Amino acid sequence: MICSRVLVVSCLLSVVRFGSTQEDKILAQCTFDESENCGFQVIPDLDGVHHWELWTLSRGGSLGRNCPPSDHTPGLNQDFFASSKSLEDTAAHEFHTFTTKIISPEKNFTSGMGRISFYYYLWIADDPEGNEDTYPSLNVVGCDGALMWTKMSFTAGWLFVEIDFPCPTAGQIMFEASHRRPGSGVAIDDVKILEIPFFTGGNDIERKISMVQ
Ligand SMILES: [Ca+2]
Repeated sequence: MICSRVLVVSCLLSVVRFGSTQEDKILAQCTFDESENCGFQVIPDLDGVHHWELWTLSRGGSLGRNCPPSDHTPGLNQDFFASSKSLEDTAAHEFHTFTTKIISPEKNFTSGMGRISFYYYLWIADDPEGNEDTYPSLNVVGCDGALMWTKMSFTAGWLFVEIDFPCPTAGQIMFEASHRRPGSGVAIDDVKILEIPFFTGGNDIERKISMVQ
């Protein structure tokens, strides 16, 4: 029984690989400069207590203490990035942890594998207790709705991340920013979405399939 299941999985993998591309293909590239959102859409939480605190485009130094002093895109460092921030003037007793979301346009990953890379910046305007439990977090959710990557931190600078993921059909990538106190912020810049050859991430897929068996 186990052998037959392995055979079926191998056949499926062979079929997918037969149609895979051999080179990376850029599907989307976004600097957010000149107020360009590249088709990213905000998913509003209209019933939430913080429903007016949504992702938006911002300039460096415009979001209060400890915020990014500039965007990341090489150039004059005076241009835009995408950000989500909880208001500093919200009273602590009125604050409720909340999450805001933006989602990419739908992309077709014909090879079955994708890659997303971007720079991120997490901060808190004021954190007298130094409590890591109240740091903001950033999630990246994949085509199938599964969490692909998460970071809860106070980065004090732009950091880079690159994530490979399976996406057997057309799909969208979602960013989620979660805030746990007033004055916390999340920013992203220089987002790139690629279709990559199946073999690049094939080992990961095979490992996941093996774990299921
Ligand atoms: Ca930028």
